Amino acid sequence: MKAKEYLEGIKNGEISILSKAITLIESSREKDRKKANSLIDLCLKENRQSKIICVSGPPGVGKSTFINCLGSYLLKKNKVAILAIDPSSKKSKGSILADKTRMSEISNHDNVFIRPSPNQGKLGGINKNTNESIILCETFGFNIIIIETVGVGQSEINAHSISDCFILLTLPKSGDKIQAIKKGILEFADIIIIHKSDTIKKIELQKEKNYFSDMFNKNKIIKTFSSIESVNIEQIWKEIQKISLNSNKKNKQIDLLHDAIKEELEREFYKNEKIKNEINNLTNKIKMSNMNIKKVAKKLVNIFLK
Ligand SMILES: Nc1nc2c(ncn2[C@@H]2O[C@H](COP(=O)(O)OP(=O)(O)O)[C@@H](O)[C@H]2O)c(=O)[nH]1
Ligand SMILES: [Mg+2]
Repeated sequence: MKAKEYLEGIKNGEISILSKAITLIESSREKDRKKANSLIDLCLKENRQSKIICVSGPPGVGKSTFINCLGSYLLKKNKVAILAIDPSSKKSKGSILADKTRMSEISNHDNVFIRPSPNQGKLGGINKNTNESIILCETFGFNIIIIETVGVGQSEINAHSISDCFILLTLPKSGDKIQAIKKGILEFADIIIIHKSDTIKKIELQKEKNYFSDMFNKNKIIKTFSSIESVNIEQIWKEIQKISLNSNKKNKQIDLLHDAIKEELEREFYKNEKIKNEINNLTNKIKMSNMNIKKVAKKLVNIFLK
C-alpha cells in the first residue's frame, strides 16, 4: 500500500488503516521508514489539530482507570483516541490486557480508538513514534488525544513537549520523601491529581493537598479525584481546558527536534560498517583490559566523522 492510499483510508475514517499506519511508523525497516515519512508529510499538509492530554504517573496509580472516566465523559461530544505507551516489552501482553479491562467502559464505543504501544526501551516515557501516532490520529479526525505514560525521568520532558495539558497522578500518602525525589517530574505537571481519594480520610486528603500547594507556593493546580467514585470529572475537564487555552505546545517542539537529531545520529552511527567492525574488535579487548571507555568512544566518533 502506498503512502497516499494510507492517507485516503485515514481520511475516510477506516480504523483498520489507521492501525496499519501506526504499525508502519513504528517499523524500523528502512523501506517502511521512507514510506512513513511520506505519509507524515501528507498528513501534515492536512493541518488538523487536536487537544493532546498526557496522563502520567507510576504503575498502579490508576492512569488507565482515570482515562476511562475522563474518556466516557468526553465521548458524549468528542472523538477520542487513547495512546497507551506500555512500559513493558513487546513480550509481555499482560498490562495491555489490563489496560483494556480498565478501559472496558469506553473500549466498545464507536468514537474511541485505543492503541497500546510498547515504548521500545525508553524507560517509562513516550516512545519516539508517539508524536507521529498523534499526527495520524489528528488526521483521522480525533479531536482529543489522551496519552498514558509511566512517569519516569527524562522521557517526561518529551511527553510534556507534545501535550497541551500534562496531568500527573499521585497516590495519597506517598510520603514526603518520594515526593521530594519526584519534584522534577512534578514541576512539569500542569495539573497534579491526588488520585484514589476514596482510600483516605477527608482530613488527610486536605493535608496532602496543602502539602503540594505549599510546595509550589499555590502556583499549581492541585485536585483530588477518585476514578471509582467518579464524581466531578467535569471540574477536572474545566481545568484541562483552561490550561490548553494557554498551551505553548509549538514552542516546546524544539525538544522534539533535539530528540530526532539524537535518534538520527545514533542510527547512522551504528549502521556504519567501519564502526561495526571497530566495535566488534573492541568487544574482546574491553573484556581483557582496563580501557578508558570515554577515550575509546571519542576515538570511535572521530572514525565515524572522517
Ligand atoms: N480505590 C481506588 N482504586 C482505584 C482507583 N483508580 C484505579 N484504582 C485501582 O488501581 C489499580 C490500578 O489501576 P490502573 O488504572 O491499571 O493503574 P495504571 O497502572 O496507572 O494504569 C486497579 O486495581 C484499579 O481498579 C480509585 O480511584 N480508587
Ligand atoms: Mg495503565
